Amino acid sequence: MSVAYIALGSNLNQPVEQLNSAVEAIINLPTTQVLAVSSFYRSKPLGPQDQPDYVNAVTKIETELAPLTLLDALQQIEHEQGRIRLRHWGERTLDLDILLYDQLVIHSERLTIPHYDMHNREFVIIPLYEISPELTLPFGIKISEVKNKFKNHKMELAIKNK
Ligand code: ROI
Repeated sequence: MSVAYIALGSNLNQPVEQLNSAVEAIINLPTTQVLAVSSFYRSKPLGPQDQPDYVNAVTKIETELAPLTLLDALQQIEHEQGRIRLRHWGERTLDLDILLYDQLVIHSERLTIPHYDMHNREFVIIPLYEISPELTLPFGIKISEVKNKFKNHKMELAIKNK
């Protein structure tokens, strides 16, 4: 069994519903248990500003799916929820990114773990810290220290209704 963290993001077609049904779909993946789901956070877009605000969250799972198998499964969920992506760094119905997988470091064509920009994104670090404040990332980086960069964040919570 491995432990992985997945970032969820949406800013189109009822983002809260998108995240709720993505969590439901992750719960239903084979050999996978969802151990925690963070609050849902409303965040300003990183990238072009002329797009709606995002709703972001992080989930912690335990799984027997290998990293690339997990990636395939998450991409299938994105497609099943009618993933639309209008432009590079633009609005999308659902994004599911593997942030961490045990303490693995992977640089392959399809997959970079840890997620290449997670340390710079408050909408990833704040929900990750919420569910795993004791976490240590690869290379000995403590989530609590990364989080201090964002202690003045202005994200508000969205109502999860589940
Ligand atoms: N901005 C925010 N706030 N949240 C996201 O999930 C997100 N995802 C992206 C880009 C376009 C980089 N901006 C984002 O892929």
